[in-house]
Formats: sequence, C-alpha cells, structure tokens
Amino acid sequence: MSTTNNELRVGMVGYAFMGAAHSQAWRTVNRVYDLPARARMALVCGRDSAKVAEAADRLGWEEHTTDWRELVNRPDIDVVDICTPGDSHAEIALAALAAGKHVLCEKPLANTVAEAREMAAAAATARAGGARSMCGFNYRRVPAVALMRQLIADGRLGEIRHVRATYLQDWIVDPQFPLVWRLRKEVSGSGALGDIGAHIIDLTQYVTGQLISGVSAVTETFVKERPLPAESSGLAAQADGAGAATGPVTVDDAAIFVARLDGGALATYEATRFATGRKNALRVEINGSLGSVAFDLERLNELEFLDATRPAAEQGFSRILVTEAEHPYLSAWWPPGHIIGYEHSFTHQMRDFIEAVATGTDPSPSFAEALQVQLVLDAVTRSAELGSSWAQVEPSPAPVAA
Ligand code: SOE
Repeated sequence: MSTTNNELRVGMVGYAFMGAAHSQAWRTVNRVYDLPARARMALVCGRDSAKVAEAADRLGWEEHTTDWRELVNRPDIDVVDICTPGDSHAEIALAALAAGKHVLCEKPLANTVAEAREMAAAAATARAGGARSMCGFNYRRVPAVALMRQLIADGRLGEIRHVRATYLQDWIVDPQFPLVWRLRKEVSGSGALGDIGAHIIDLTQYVTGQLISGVSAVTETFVKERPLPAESSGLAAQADGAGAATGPVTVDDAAIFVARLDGGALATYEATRFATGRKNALRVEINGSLGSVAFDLERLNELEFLDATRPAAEQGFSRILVTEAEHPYLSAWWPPGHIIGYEHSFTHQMRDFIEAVATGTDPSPSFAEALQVQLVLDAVTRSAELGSSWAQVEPSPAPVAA
C-alpha cells in the first residue's frame, strides 16, 4: 500500500455492468465512510481502446489501458479489481497476487474448481506478504442480510431446520436473445447456476453459518440454440431455418437442487433465468425452532421476522424496516426510513475491503470461502449430470382427471 497520503490506488479490469457498479462504489465509499485509507480510481482496463477511454471518462478513472498485464505490474497500483467474465478471473488474479497486489474478484471466483483452488492457494501465499484478497459476493453487504445473520447468530431463530432460497430472472426468455458470453460455458463456466445460484449459495451459508455438505440437483437448458450476437468472432455458427447464424447454448438456463447443511438444516435452491416476469428476484427464508426470517431483494430495506417465543396470540411475521443507525452499514447514510438500494451493497463491500486492507486484516469472503462455493457449484453440476439420486416416477396408468 502506498506510503504517501494513505491512498489505495485501484486498477480495475473490465468496465461493463459490474465495472460500472464497482466504479460507483469506489467513487462513493470515501465520501460516505471515514476510513483509514482512500481509494483512488487510478486505472481502468478494457480490450477496446476507444471504448475503455470512454468508460474511463464516464466512470471516473484517471487513466485507461488495454493491457491488464501492464495494470497488474504497475508499481503505483495497489489494488486489482477484477470485473471480467469468469474465464479470465484466474489468470488476472494469479498475476496480481504474484505481483503483491490486493485483489477483489467478482463472483463466482472462477469457472472451475481447479482454478479456484489455485487462486485460493495463491491468495494464502500472497497473504504472507501482506496482500489481501476478497470475492465480490455483494449481497452479504445488504443491511437486511447482515441483520438476518446477526439474529441467527444471536440464537433468535434457535436451531435452523429449513433454508429456502430462490434467485429468479427472466432476461433470456425470448429465444431471439443473442448468444452472449453468459450463455457460453467456455467464457462463463456455467449459466444461472454460477451466475445467480452462487449468490444464494454464499448468502445462505453466510447467514446460517452452516455449509452445504451434499446436493441433489437438476438443471435444464430450455433454449438450446440462439442467434449469434453482432460481434461474434470465434463462435462456431450454423444457420437456423431463416438462414440467420446461430450457435449452441452450452450452459444451464435453470438449476434446482436440494441440499443438506452441516448444521443439520435441509435446504432448497432455485436459480433460473426463465422465471417470466421476475427481474432480479432473490428471496431467502430461514426457518428455525424459535422463529423465522425472510429477505426479498426487491424489498431490500426490509426483513420479515417471526419470533415464535411470543405468546401464540401475538405471533406473526413483523416487517423490520432496516434503516436505523444501529443497523449494519446504515450509520453513514440517511435518517431512518430514507431507504437505500442495490448499489449501496457495493459501497459497503468496498468499505469492508478498504478497512481490511488498511488494517492488515482478512476481508471476507476470502478466496478460500469462494472456493467452497465453487465446490458446491461443481457438486450441483455433477449431481445433475449423474442424475444418480433421481427416482423416476412411474407413468400413471390412469388418465389425469381433466
Ligand atoms: C446476472 O444478470 C447478474 O448481473 C449477476 O451477474 C449479478 O451478480 C447479480 O447481482 C445481478 O444479476
């Protein structure tokens, strides 16, 4: 870390959706929180020179480059923030850690368990030299999620029996939606499973303190061929009936699995991009022996809480408005009731990352924690491929009543 005016000079690789969300957070974090170091938006990297120059100007980065290796090796860069598709996470993170940089890497950590293991090992080695690393599971930093974790940790739910998590989107329901990188296994590693399923895997493990120990899964790819995007270099194309060039979807559109957690809870997970009408609908409900909590990302400032220790006649799910100064992260924002949004989770993420780096502590989720999520993703994929625990239902001889 720099010795002059206590700056953390950040180099960000990638400037699309996550790059924009991270840029918003880097711009904001030191203006909202009093932190032991200041983030400086020094350098942004992208493949296209003109586009990355425009992005640097629009997002507030001092310089721009098309060479991520230059970014990683510049002595005046302290932090490497990886906001690229999953197929480049490992290469960039390994180089950054070897160069002694602090690393923030978007989720999921990698496209394979092998890559994730290598990254976690490199992070442990770099830690000895003072480099810190974190994986960007930003929903941990939604105040209502942090409150959910506190309530469970304080025993307010008692013994956790059920975990129920869904993450529903619908942005590719149209079969004419093009074959973008998120739909190609060689770039994204998996589909809904790794992209949004990873979030609910991490979030539920985070709030319960329990780890998934086994799964039984099904996945489906509903639309198997899609039109190639405008710039589709290197994609194997074939013509559809109308003669338009199409390519194969090589990832899951939806993943559904049941799981056991190591503390004894049973869990169900659903991640899909085909829940028509659901835009970014993440919902988690936890049922315990003394109560339940439920969080809905579309009602991000609220937490539903049922205290089963109250007299039965008074019981019911209360709606906690998570905007009080004593709630996690909120003391820096607005008075109670003045709600916050999706983007604030990234500012909270940068707050915690800067605090950890500046004080020499370990940010969470670490690469080791993110490796564990990768192992769950891999288990879901293997279970879906094997279908081993699947008990076929014998076709019913009797016609179903009309
Ligand atoms: C998928 O469209 C996506 O952008 C995820 O990649 C993000 O992690 C999630 O926060 C929002 O949806």
